[in-house]
Amino acid sequence: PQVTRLADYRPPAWTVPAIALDFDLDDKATRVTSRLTVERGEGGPLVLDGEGLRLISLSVDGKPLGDGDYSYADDKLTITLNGDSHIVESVVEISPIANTQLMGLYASEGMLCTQCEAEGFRRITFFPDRPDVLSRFTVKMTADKARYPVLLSNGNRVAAGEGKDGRHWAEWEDPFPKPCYLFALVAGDLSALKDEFVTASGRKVELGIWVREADVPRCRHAMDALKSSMRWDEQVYGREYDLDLFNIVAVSDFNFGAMENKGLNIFNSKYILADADTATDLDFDNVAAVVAHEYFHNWTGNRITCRDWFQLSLKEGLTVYRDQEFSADHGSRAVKRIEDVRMLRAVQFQEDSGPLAHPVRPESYMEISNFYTATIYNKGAEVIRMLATLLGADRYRAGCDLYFDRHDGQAVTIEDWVKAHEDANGLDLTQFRRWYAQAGTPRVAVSSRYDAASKSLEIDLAQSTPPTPGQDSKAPFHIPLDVALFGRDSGARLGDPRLIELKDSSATIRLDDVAEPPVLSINRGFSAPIAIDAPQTREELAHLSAHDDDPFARYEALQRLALLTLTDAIRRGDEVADPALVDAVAATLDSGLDPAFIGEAVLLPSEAFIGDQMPTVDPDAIHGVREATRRTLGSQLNDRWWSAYRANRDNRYELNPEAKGRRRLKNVALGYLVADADPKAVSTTFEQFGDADNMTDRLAALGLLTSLEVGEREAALAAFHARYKNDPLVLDKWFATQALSTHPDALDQVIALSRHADFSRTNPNRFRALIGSFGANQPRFHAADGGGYAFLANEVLAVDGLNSQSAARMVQPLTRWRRFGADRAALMRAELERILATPGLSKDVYEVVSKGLA
Ligand code: DPP
Ligand code: ZN
Repeated sequence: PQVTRLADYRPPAWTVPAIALDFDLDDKATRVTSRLTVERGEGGPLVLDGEGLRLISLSVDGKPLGDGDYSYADDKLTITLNGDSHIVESVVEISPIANTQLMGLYASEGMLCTQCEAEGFRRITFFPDRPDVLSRFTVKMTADKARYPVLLSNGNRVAAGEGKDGRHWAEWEDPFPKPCYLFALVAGDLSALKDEFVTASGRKVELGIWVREADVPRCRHAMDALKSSMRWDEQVYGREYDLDLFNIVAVSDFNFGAMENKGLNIFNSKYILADADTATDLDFDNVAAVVAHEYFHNWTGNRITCRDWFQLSLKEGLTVYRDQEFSADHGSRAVKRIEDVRMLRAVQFQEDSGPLAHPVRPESYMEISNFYTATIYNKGAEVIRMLATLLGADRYRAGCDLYFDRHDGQAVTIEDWVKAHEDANGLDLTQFRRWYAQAGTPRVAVSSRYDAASKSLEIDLAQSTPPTPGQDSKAPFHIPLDVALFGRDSGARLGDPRLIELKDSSATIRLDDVAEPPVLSINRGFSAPIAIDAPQTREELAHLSAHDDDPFARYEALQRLALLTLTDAIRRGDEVADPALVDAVAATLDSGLDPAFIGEAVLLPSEAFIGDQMPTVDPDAIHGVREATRRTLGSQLNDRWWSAYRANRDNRYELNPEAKGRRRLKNVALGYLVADADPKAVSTTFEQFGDADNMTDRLAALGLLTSLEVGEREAALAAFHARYKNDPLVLDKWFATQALSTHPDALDQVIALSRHADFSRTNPNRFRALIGSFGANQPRFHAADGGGYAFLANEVLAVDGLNSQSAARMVQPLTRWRRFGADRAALMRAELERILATPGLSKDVYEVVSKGLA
């Protein structure tokens, strides 16, 4: 496959100021007539992208083209044009029902819908499918009225009417020029939850969330989130909505989480539908976060878009940062930060240390779909967060304001974003830019010396970043480190927290007026996305976990204490938990802090994150020691877990941050009691499973039972399936729970589930629920005989011809083979080689697997 490089970027040869589309919709054969107004740009022939299109006719300025007047090969239509401006009209036919890739126009449960980002529009019609060609779209759709009573596209509906043979039509017009990846169309039998929003300047906006009629009552949470997002963007960024309509449609078959098409967002139904019986607290939070994310794209992505796909993080990193802050403002800021950092460490740090590591602004790709990664999204968001930290709120806002003023209506680069912040504030961010260009997670080594005579502390800092593919050596990063000191004896904070900017490879910072011997708290709030190497003792970490006044830092101290304990035990081949850890967990349970925070803080680091700390990952040892530690914590703190459980057991269901926090703590407590094999805990769990008045409690209980070898396990799984078999989103949870189970037979169970009547490879949610979850099941996926690897590889090959994006996503766990011992590494490698040797592999999978083997 061909490699696309940032260095080869050229402005478009032809621009397309306007496009008129006419769809004659039918699920088997849809006819698309498109009329492009093209204008000479850099010059050369007109080259339009087109993939899998059946070309019916082609004309320029009304004159039909014959075979010799154009060429259509390798997904490119080339026409030589002599003038500076022409009308190019094409008629093509496509088949939505045959489209299992779910890119372009496809059918999902009787409706027709589109997904065009990144390169799906070329599967609908001929067009320069690149984000820097902005066009004004008018869209006419004609369809059978009984099957497709609702016809939606971007912008405003300008006309509609009845046609012949039971057909009807609608015409939509989007006043804002946009790249074709933001085009959307929906035709279906849908009902809407409607509402209204009045913008700060008094514009009335009609809001609609379109779903199947039975699902309308499950849209309220999404609608409320949409309205708060609209208000938040006005208040925090000064950005108002700009059309009279804002529509969202929920679809069951969808590759991504959601898509920010102008005025017509299309969502994976997982991120719209929620009610107490079917959605967990986490689902509710995700719905709000994704609704906000897509809404925020209206300014960061749509009004200002990307020049090319190497700039993807320009819109994604920034928009993730915006949705993270939105969520933090609407719940517990500390818990939100803990969750985001946990996800960053679990997914992005792994990516950054493996063969697929790439900078936030990559330099090349084979298949752009493979670059919708945790690095582009989540590390990209961390880079924006660091910028906001370094600038402070006012200067950050001034930089954003200038960015919006300067670039509204344009397709721009990450460089333009950074430049706006420099120009607005008279700054030089040259070194900061390295965060976009260099891959890899920096490590900062920290040591400190207190001098009692001069009451000063010297902190030595040294940064280094490991090599990543194509980048052998790295220049130092500009790293903001939030630092505070706490008295070793008093526990009190000594002076104000301060921001240290580490710019050189190493530096020594001197702090004066330090009244007593201190304990150092560094990278508070995770001010930089790095790993810290600090030779802190367990006593110091326990001290910080009890005294730090930054909740994130407290959480972090307890995590590091747990990590030290666990990695030590693994090294010693021992399973005994350190009493310091037991005491620190007890102290956290007794702290009287927010239950939501306690529930997060007392969880042990994930097996994946523990593995990251080891030179060679030993999944069995990690699982054994971590489980033994959970047992010890469960038994030694038995009374405390029971009282945390009982204190929160009898609450009736409510959805607010306080009630969510109490549910969280209650279920974490139950998890520790079950880990200790307390028989009363198992029966309590089964009771909770049966009696729960909400999905959070029911699923938490099911998850615990599924990993046990007890009779209640089968009973609960059967009851859950019977109750929810007609609800696809809940059935996904049933599959995922079993795929994540640590039951000794989990692999065989997962193989059996892959033959279950309810399993599907064409529905990305279902496929991910079983196969994606299993790939994250560290102890069972890494079964020593390689059975997990072979199963995953078979599934990747089975799905590749249907949906190559699903396949490429699922194959990634195998690419980490170098991190494991020789036996596992050989088995994983062999599966990658088997995949690579398979004829007809998609470009998506080829890229991931070939890089994974390199
Ligand atoms: N642009 C989408 C999102 O991240 C992904 N297709 O919102
Ligand atoms: Zn996005």
